[in-house]
Amino acid sequence: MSVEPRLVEVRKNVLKQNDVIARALRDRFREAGVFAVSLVSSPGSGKTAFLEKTLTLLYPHCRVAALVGDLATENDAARLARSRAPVKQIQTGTVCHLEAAMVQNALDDWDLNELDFLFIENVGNLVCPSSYDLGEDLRFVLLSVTEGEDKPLKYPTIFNSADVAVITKSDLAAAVEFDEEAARRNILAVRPGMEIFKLSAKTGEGMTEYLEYLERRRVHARTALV
Ligand SMILES: Nc1nc2c(ncn2[C@@H]2O[C@H](COP(=O)(O)OP(=O)(O)OP(=O)(O)O)[C@@H](O)[C@H]2O)c(=O)[nH]1
Ligand SMILES: [Mg+2]
Repeated sequence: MSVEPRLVEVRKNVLKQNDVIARALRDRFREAGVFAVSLVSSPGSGKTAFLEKTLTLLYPHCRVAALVGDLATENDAARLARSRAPVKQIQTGTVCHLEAAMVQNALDDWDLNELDFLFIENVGNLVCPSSYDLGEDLRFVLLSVTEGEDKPLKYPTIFNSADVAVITKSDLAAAVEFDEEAARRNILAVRPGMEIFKLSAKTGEGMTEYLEYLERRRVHARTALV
Protein backbone atom coordinates (compact mmCIF):
# COMPACT_ATOMS: atom_id res chain seq x y z
CA MET A 1 0.00 0.00 0.00
CA SER A 2 1.53 3.34 -0.95
CA VAL A 3 1.44 6.38 1.34
CA GLU A 4 0.30 8.87 -1.27
CA PRO A 5 -3.38 7.90 -1.54
CA ARG A 6 -3.77 8.18 2.24
CA LEU A 7 -2.33 11.71 2.22
CA VAL A 8 -4.71 12.68 -0.55
CA GLU A 9 -7.58 11.23 1.49
CA VAL A 10 -6.63 13.22 4.63
CA ARG A 11 -6.35 16.42 2.58
CA LYS A 12 -9.76 15.80 1.03
CA ASN A 13 -11.30 15.37 4.47
CA VAL A 14 -9.71 18.56 5.80
CA LEU A 15 -11.04 20.50 2.83
CA LYS A 16 -14.47 18.91 3.19
CA GLN A 17 -14.60 19.86 6.86
CA ASN A 18 -13.52 23.39 5.96
CA ASP A 19 -16.33 23.64 3.41
CA VAL A 20 -18.92 22.63 5.98
CA ILE A 21 -17.77 25.37 8.37
CA ALA A 22 -17.46 27.90 5.54
CA ARG A 23 -21.04 27.19 4.51
CA ALA A 24 -22.21 27.77 8.09
CA LEU A 25 -20.25 31.03 8.21
CA ARG A 26 -21.77 32.18 4.92
CA ASP A 27 -25.27 31.53 6.30
CA ARG A 28 -24.37 33.41 9.47
CA PHE A 29 -23.07 36.42 7.48
CA ARG A 30 -26.27 36.50 5.42
CA GLU A 31 -28.55 36.24 8.43
CA ALA A 32 -26.67 39.03 10.21
CA GLY A 33 -26.66 41.18 7.07
CA VAL A 34 -22.89 41.60 7.14
CA PHE A 35 -20.98 41.61 3.85
CA ALA A 36 -17.73 39.64 4.19
CA VAL A 37 -14.73 40.44 2.02
CA SER A 38 -11.41 38.62 2.09
CA LEU A 39 -8.01 39.65 0.73
CA VAL A 40 -5.36 37.32 -0.60
CA SER A 41 -1.95 38.06 -2.14
CA SER A 42 1.75 37.42 -1.84
CA PRO A 43 3.52 38.71 1.30
CA GLY A 44 4.08 42.44 1.19
CA SER A 45 1.88 43.29 -1.78
CA GLY A 46 -0.06 45.78 0.31
CA LYS A 47 -3.04 44.00 1.91
CA THR A 48 -2.74 45.72 5.27
CA ALA A 49 -2.06 49.16 3.79
CA PHE A 50 -5.05 48.76 1.44
CA LEU A 51 -7.26 47.50 4.27
CA GLU A 52 -6.19 50.23 6.67
CA LYS A 53 -7.10 52.81 4.03
CA THR A 54 -10.42 51.04 3.37
CA LEU A 55 -11.33 50.90 7.07
CA THR A 56 -10.31 54.52 7.62
CA LEU A 57 -12.48 55.72 4.73
CA LEU A 58 -15.47 53.52 5.62
CA TYR A 59 -15.41 53.80 9.42
CA PRO A 60 -17.14 57.18 9.68
CA HIS A 61 -20.02 56.05 7.42
CA CYS A 62 -20.64 52.40 8.19
CA ARG A 63 -19.97 49.63 10.66
CA VAL A 64 -16.76 47.85 9.75
CA ALA A 65 -14.46 45.32 11.40
CA ALA A 66 -11.49 43.21 10.35
CA LEU A 67 -9.73 39.94 11.06
CA VAL A 68 -6.13 39.53 9.96
CA GLY A 69 -4.12 36.34 9.67
CA ASP A 70 -0.36 35.96 10.00
CA LEU A 71 1.86 33.14 11.19
CA ALA A 72 3.21 35.35 13.96
CA THR A 73 3.05 38.89 15.44
CA GLU A 74 0.18 41.29 16.07
CA ASN A 75 1.75 43.89 13.78
CA ASP A 76 -0.99 44.02 11.17
CA ALA A 77 -3.79 44.19 13.75
CA ALA A 78 -2.00 47.13 15.39
CA ARG A 79 -1.79 48.92 12.02
CA LEU A 80 -5.44 48.25 11.17
CA ALA A 81 -6.61 49.36 14.62
CA ARG A 82 -5.39 52.87 13.78
CA SER A 83 -8.59 53.16 11.72
CA ARG A 84 -10.54 52.81 15.02
CA ALA A 85 -12.50 49.85 13.64
CA PRO A 86 -12.63 46.66 15.75
CA VAL A 87 -9.78 44.40 14.69
CA LYS A 88 -8.58 40.96 15.71
CA GLN A 89 -5.34 39.18 14.81
CA ILE A 90 -5.38 35.45 14.08
CA GLN A 91 -1.99 33.82 14.59
CA THR A 92 -1.75 30.64 12.53
CA GLY A 93 1.59 29.38 13.90
CA THR A 94 2.94 27.22 11.09
CA VAL A 95 -0.14 27.27 8.87
CA CYS A 96 0.22 29.21 5.61
CA HIS A 97 -3.46 30.17 5.21
CA LEU A 98 -6.60 30.95 7.18
CA GLU A 99 -9.21 28.23 7.60
CA ALA A 100 -12.92 28.68 8.13
CA ALA A 101 -12.64 27.30 11.68
CA MET A 102 -10.08 29.99 12.57
CA VAL A 103 -12.47 32.68 11.33
CA GLN A 104 -15.34 31.08 13.23
CA ASN A 105 -13.33 31.03 16.47
CA ALA A 106 -12.18 34.61 16.05
CA LEU A 107 -15.79 35.75 15.64
CA ASP A 108 -16.92 34.02 18.81
CA ASP A 109 -17.38 37.17 20.87
CA TRP A 110 -18.40 39.55 18.07
CA ASP A 111 -22.02 40.42 17.32
CA LEU A 112 -22.21 40.27 13.54
CA ASN A 113 -25.60 42.01 13.57
CA GLU A 114 -23.73 45.17 14.44
CA LEU A 115 -21.64 45.12 11.26
CA ASP A 116 -22.11 46.15 7.64
CA PHE A 117 -18.70 44.94 6.43
CA LEU A 118 -16.34 42.30 7.76
CA PHE A 119 -12.90 42.23 6.14
CA ILE A 120 -10.57 39.25 6.42
CA GLU A 121 -6.90 39.65 5.48
CA ASN A 122 -5.45 36.23 4.74
CA VAL A 123 -1.86 35.14 5.37
CA GLY A 124 0.45 36.46 2.63
CA ASN A 125 0.78 33.50 0.26
CA LEU A 126 -0.07 32.92 -3.39
CA VAL A 127 -0.69 29.19 -3.05
CA CYS A 128 -2.25 27.87 0.20
CA PRO A 129 -5.21 30.28 0.72
CA SER A 130 -6.77 29.42 -2.64
CA SER A 131 -8.11 26.04 -1.44
CA TYR A 132 -9.89 27.37 1.65
CA ASP A 133 -13.34 28.90 1.47
CA LEU A 134 -13.86 31.30 4.39
CA GLY A 135 -17.55 31.88 3.78
CA GLU A 136 -16.82 35.32 2.35
CA ASP A 137 -19.09 37.07 -0.16
CA LEU A 138 -16.24 38.47 -2.17
CA ARG A 139 -12.56 37.57 -2.46
CA PHE A 140 -10.05 40.15 -3.66
CA VAL A 141 -6.66 39.10 -4.97
CA LEU A 142 -4.00 41.81 -4.89
CA LEU A 143 -1.13 42.15 -7.33
CA SER A 144 1.35 44.92 -6.60
CA VAL A 145 3.14 46.68 -9.43
CA THR A 146 6.46 45.69 -7.88
CA GLU A 147 6.05 41.92 -8.02
CA GLY A 148 5.95 41.30 -11.77
CA GLU A 149 3.17 41.17 -14.35
CA ASP A 150 3.52 37.42 -14.81
CA LYS A 151 2.24 36.39 -11.36
CA PRO A 152 -1.31 35.55 -12.55
CA LEU A 153 0.17 33.10 -15.06
CA LYS A 154 2.50 31.54 -12.48
CA TYR A 155 -0.11 31.28 -9.72
CA PRO A 156 -3.37 30.82 -11.64
CA THR A 157 -5.28 29.09 -8.84
CA ILE A 158 -5.25 32.06 -6.50
CA PHE A 159 -6.48 34.35 -9.29
CA ASN A 160 -9.07 31.79 -10.30
CA SER A 161 -10.44 31.39 -6.81
CA ALA A 162 -10.83 35.16 -6.34
CA ASP A 163 -13.67 37.35 -7.62
CA VAL A 164 -11.90 40.67 -8.12
CA ALA A 165 -8.29 41.69 -8.82
CA VAL A 166 -6.67 44.79 -7.37
CA ILE A 167 -3.42 46.17 -8.76
CA THR A 168 -1.79 47.91 -5.79
CA LYS A 169 0.99 50.48 -5.28
CA SER A 170 0.10 52.32 -8.49
CA ASP A 171 2.22 55.25 -7.26
CA LEU A 172 5.31 53.07 -7.86
CA ALA A 173 4.30 51.91 -11.35
CA ALA A 174 6.60 54.22 -13.31
CA ALA A 175 9.61 53.54 -11.08
CA VAL A 176 9.43 49.80 -11.73
CA GLU A 177 8.34 50.17 -15.38
CA PHE A 178 5.13 48.29 -14.64
CA ASP A 179 3.45 47.04 -17.80
CA GLU A 180 -0.22 47.50 -16.93
CA GLU A 181 -1.48 46.15 -20.22
CA ALA A 182 0.47 42.90 -19.75
CA ALA A 183 -0.74 42.55 -16.15
CA ARG A 184 -4.37 43.01 -17.18
CA ARG A 185 -3.92 40.59 -20.08
CA ASN A 186 -2.43 37.96 -17.75
CA ILE A 187 -5.18 38.35 -15.16
CA LEU A 188 -7.84 38.01 -17.85
CA ALA A 189 -6.08 35.03 -19.43
CA VAL A 190 -6.44 33.18 -16.13
CA ARG A 191 -9.85 34.53 -15.20
CA PRO A 192 -11.74 35.93 -18.22
CA GLY A 193 -14.02 38.84 -17.41
CA MET A 194 -12.50 39.48 -13.99
CA GLU A 195 -13.12 42.95 -12.57
CA ILE A 196 -9.80 44.79 -12.10
CA PHE A 197 -9.05 47.87 -10.00
CA LYS A 198 -5.80 49.79 -9.90
CA LEU A 199 -5.05 51.91 -6.87
CA SER A 200 -2.59 53.22 -4.34
CA ALA A 201 -3.16 53.02 -0.61
CA LYS A 202 -0.44 55.64 -0.26
CA THR A 203 -1.86 58.39 -2.49
CA GLY A 204 -5.50 57.26 -2.42
CA GLU A 205 -5.62 57.06 -6.23
CA GLY A 206 -8.40 54.69 -7.35
CA MET A 207 -9.86 54.22 -3.85
CA THR A 208 -13.16 56.01 -4.53
CA GLU A 209 -13.97 53.87 -7.55
CA TYR A 210 -13.23 50.70 -5.63
CA LEU A 211 -15.26 51.77 -2.56
CA GLU A 212 -18.26 52.61 -4.75
CA TYR A 213 -18.00 49.14 -6.31
CA LEU A 214 -17.79 47.54 -2.87
CA GLU A 215 -20.89 49.32 -1.66
CA ARG A 216 -22.78 48.34 -4.85
CA ARG A 217 -21.85 44.69 -4.29
CA ARG A 218 -22.92 44.85 -0.64
CA VAL A 219 -26.29 46.39 -1.44
CA HIS A 220 -26.86 43.95 -4.29
CA ALA A 221 -25.94 40.89 -2.20
CA ARG A 222 -28.03 41.90 0.76
CA THR A 223 -31.12 43.23 -1.04
CA ALA A 224 -31.16 40.20 -3.32
CA LEU A 225 -32.15 38.23 -0.23
CA VAL A 226 -35.16 40.29 0.67
N1 LIG B 1 4.44 53.19 -2.25
C1 LIG B 1 3.51 52.39 -1.75
N2 LIG B 1 3.86 51.49 -0.81
C2 LIG B 1 2.89 50.68 -0.33
C3 LIG B 1 1.54 50.74 -0.77
N3 LIG B 1 0.84 49.79 -0.14
C4 LIG B 1 1.71 49.18 0.68
N4 LIG B 1 2.95 49.72 0.57
C5 LIG B 1 4.15 49.32 1.32
O1 LIG B 1 4.45 47.96 1.03
C6 LIG B 1 4.95 47.29 2.18
C7 LIG B 1 4.10 46.07 2.47
O2 LIG B 1 2.78 46.47 2.71
P1 LIG B 1 1.78 45.66 3.65
O3 LIG B 1 0.51 46.42 3.68
O4 LIG B 1 2.42 45.33 4.93
O5 LIG B 1 1.62 44.32 2.79
P2 LIG B 1 0.85 42.99 3.19
O6 LIG B 1 0.36 42.38 1.93
O7 LIG B 1 -0.17 43.28 4.23
O8 LIG B 1 2.00 42.08 3.82
P3 LIG B 1 1.83 40.71 4.64
O9 LIG B 1 0.68 40.87 5.58
O10 LIG B 1 3.12 40.54 5.34
O11 LIG B 1 1.59 39.64 3.61
C8 LIG B 1 4.92 48.32 3.30
O12 LIG B 1 6.20 48.90 3.42
C9 LIG B 1 3.91 49.34 2.81
O13 LIG B 1 4.13 50.63 3.33
C10 LIG B 1 1.20 51.71 -1.77
O14 LIG B 1 0.07 51.85 -2.23
N5 LIG B 1 2.24 52.49 -2.22
MG1 LIG C 1 -0.50 42.39 6.08
